[in-house]
Amino acid sequence: MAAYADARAAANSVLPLATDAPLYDKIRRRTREDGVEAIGSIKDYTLVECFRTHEGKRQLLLGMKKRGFGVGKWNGFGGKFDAGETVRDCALRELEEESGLVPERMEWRAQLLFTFRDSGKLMRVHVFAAEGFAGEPVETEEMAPRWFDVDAIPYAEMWHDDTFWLPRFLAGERFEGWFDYAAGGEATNRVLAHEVVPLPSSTPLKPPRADRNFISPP
Ligand code: 8OG
Repeated sequence: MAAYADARAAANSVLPLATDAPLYDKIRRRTREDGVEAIGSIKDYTLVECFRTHEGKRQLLLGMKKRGFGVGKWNGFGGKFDAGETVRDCALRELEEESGLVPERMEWRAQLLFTFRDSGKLMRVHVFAAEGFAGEPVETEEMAPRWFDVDAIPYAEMWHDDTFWLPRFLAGERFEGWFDYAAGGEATNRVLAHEVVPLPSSTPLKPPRADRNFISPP
């Protein structure tokens, strides 16, 4: 419990978000071509990538999604916000619910935006890197966990966008990314265009804005 309280306290003391206005402008222009106003209906999610060093090898924990959005794909752990939750609280809660793990350290590293050619939905995923776990992950109703060496990530069984940003994440970069999915989204699993904007580690993180960063769950 102490570790959990400490992790929460540390998490909440840092403002986790940046927003890249030019990127939003590009997304607005692109989605308008399709006659939708995606920016007006952002849905926020968290995603936690868990690391460890095991027998001298760097490893990433992935879970095979057993139900819901992204079923059948390996992914990090995360989900939608509960009402009033901060980004980091949501990340910690989802990680614990889906894997049983509580990290000693967790830092915000990336923000991913997703558009889909056949829907007006704009998804925004706040990605954290976490490390320092007391026990092993447990299988839950949502996820079957497995550690992968970082040089053997199963990209062919993951969201297509991960191919573009996860190697940069593994290299320690911080960035914002936009991924424009083909119609069919989840089933088609094909990114038509993408852009990744690196954030220098000195970039000051802007305070969360009520209208953008704490979207209530539907
Ligand atoms: O609540 P639910 O489990 O449906 O949340 C979806 C999770 O999947 C959440 O952690 C965010 C994450 N996620 C997406 N889209 C993508 C994606 O394209 N790539 C990766 N790596 N994760 C994604 O929702």
